[in-house]
Amino acid sequence: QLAAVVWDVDGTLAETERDGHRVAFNRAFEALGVPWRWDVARYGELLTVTGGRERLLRDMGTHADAPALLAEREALAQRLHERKNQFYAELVQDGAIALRPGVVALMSACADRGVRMALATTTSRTNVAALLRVHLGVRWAAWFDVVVCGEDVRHKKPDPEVYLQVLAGLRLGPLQTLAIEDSPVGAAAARAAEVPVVVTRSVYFEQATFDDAIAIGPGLHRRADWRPVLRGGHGD
Ligand code: XBP
Ligand code: MG
Repeated sequence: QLAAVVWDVDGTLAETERDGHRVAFNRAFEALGVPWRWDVARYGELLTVTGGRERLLRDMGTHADAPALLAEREALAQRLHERKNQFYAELVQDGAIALRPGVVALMSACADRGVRMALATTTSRTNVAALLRVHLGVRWAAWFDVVVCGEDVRHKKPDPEVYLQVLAGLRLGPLQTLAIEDSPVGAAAARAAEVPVVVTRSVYFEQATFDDAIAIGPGLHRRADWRPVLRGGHGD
């Protein structure tokens, strides 16, 4: 008996990365007079680094004009990240990011059947709130029994910590739950916590291989196109 569905946020609930976070990062660079910009391809490379500040710090290692001292880099990453989150909230409020097809239908089906829900995300709480307030209303948090965000863990995905915290909060064992993810890093985090995971492909991971998933599909609305992932298989 499935007791709870555990949702990833970015890429799973909504296509937030390419037209949301990425655009907001570029606006933050511009606002703070920093000459760097992330095009769609470069941002895709950087998505292997989870967490906005961590992503900024990784990218700074490639720029000769980045601050030399680590403390200065961290301070700049902090300022850029705060600005980015403000721009992201504006984009979301302006309606730039929709929930993915099938998401609300599955949430409603869970609620109808008494299947509990949780969020397991690497993103900051402020970004989750901005997105879900627009789409689920001011009482968005009432949909979820447990919400674990980037700032709640010491180690972000692919570390299992976020999933372990969700399981502890739900007081459930991993096999009573099912995770929905879109990225290899997210699927690895779920798998490391022994939570079965299905993958709904998002724009940045259309070609990615998912050995950690039990099933994979092109979106929650296209149920006929879902396939099991065979052990040792190659993602489709
Ligand atoms: C995706 C991430 C996040 C976002 C940006 O998280 O890696 O870092 O890109 O969010 P998930 P922050 O798919 O687990 O929701 O800037 O708030 O870190
Ligand atoms: Mg994701």
